[in-house]
Amino acid sequence: MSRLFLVTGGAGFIGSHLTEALLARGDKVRILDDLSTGKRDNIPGNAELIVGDVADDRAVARAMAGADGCFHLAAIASVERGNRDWLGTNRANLVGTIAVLDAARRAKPNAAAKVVYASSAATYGDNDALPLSETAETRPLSAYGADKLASELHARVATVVHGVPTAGCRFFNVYGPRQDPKSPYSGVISIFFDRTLLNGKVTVLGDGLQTRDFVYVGDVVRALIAAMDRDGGKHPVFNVCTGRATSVLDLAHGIAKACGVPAVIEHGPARAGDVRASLGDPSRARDALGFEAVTTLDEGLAKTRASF
Ligand code: NAD
Ligand code: UD2
Repeated sequence: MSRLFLVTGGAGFIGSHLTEALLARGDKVRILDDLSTGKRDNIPGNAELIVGDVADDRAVARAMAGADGCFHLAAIASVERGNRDWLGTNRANLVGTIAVLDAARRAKPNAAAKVVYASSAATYGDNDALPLSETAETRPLSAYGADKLASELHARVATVVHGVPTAGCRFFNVYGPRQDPKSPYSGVISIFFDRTLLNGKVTVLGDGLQTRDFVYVGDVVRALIAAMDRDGGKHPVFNVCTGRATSVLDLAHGIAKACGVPAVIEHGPARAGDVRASLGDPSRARDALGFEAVTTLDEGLAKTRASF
């Protein structure tokens, strides 16, 4: 039987891929998005769109009505924006999460709708005990990371106190088609493709030896769906990562290769507060959800290249 899912942030990068996957397996999708960074063009014609603010409880209640579950992805997904507009981003990133959890507990007369929500590796902040497992200490270094961690705490309350099943996905560095390269705070992979194809060169900030765990969006979508479909415990959080580290310098070479051009690399000043090394431990999601990020970086870069 087909089910109806609410996808908040469904007009955005990850949400639009999730929407496609849900529709492809026969589910119905309703999107709540304020189109602040998301685009109408990202949304397949057979998904319903409600344009509204995720922190507006009436809009969220309307969007949740009749839903069998909710994927909550709406957020201002920028560490820099969070530091600049602390209070404004808190409204989207934390108040929005509470509005979704509150609507989920009221959604159905007898059983609350399950909420699978996007958290982030930013919750680990400057914890450098790699690879980071979910039991590692959370030490956010940004308003964005703090709001994601607080979202996890409210999800716990939603489950324990209000009986709303929840699962949190701590995404590491997600990449793939439709990631917008136009803001200076976009993901590095979308920026490097854009610059390579435009100017034939990229700017590596710092020495380029900083590392990240880059995870392909198609894998992230499978993790989200597994977290919705499978019982992973009471109010679990899962790393969504590959368990493989790649340096920014190696990435620049990989992207040049995917574009069929020689790598031309300039170095710029390192970003203030840039995390030196980030790597997730994927074992909890593997054991509880049967999830593994199967897309290699070369495969993911080739798919991303094809979308430019
Ligand atoms: P995105 O900006 O493409 O998507 C976010 C969507 O939320 C957009 O469509 C935007 O219009 C919408 N939105 C923002 N504020 C809203 C509001 N107040 N009300 C309604 N809609 C609103 O970003 P993304 O990369 O697809 O991120 C999706 C989720 O994953 C976010 O919660 C983000 O914090 C999280 N995340 C992303 C990454 C990554 O590497 N991309 C890593 C960790 C966590
Ligand atoms: C952080 C979070 C990630 C996610 C993301 C949201 C960590 C470890 N990661 O990602 O989970 O929430 O924010 O946006 O907290 N770089 C260049 N040249 C460029 C652009 C970037 O060299 O033109 C470098 C940058 O200095 C960094 C790396 O590439 O070392 C990755 O940068 P990013 O902005 O893609 O993501 P990051 O790790 O800040």
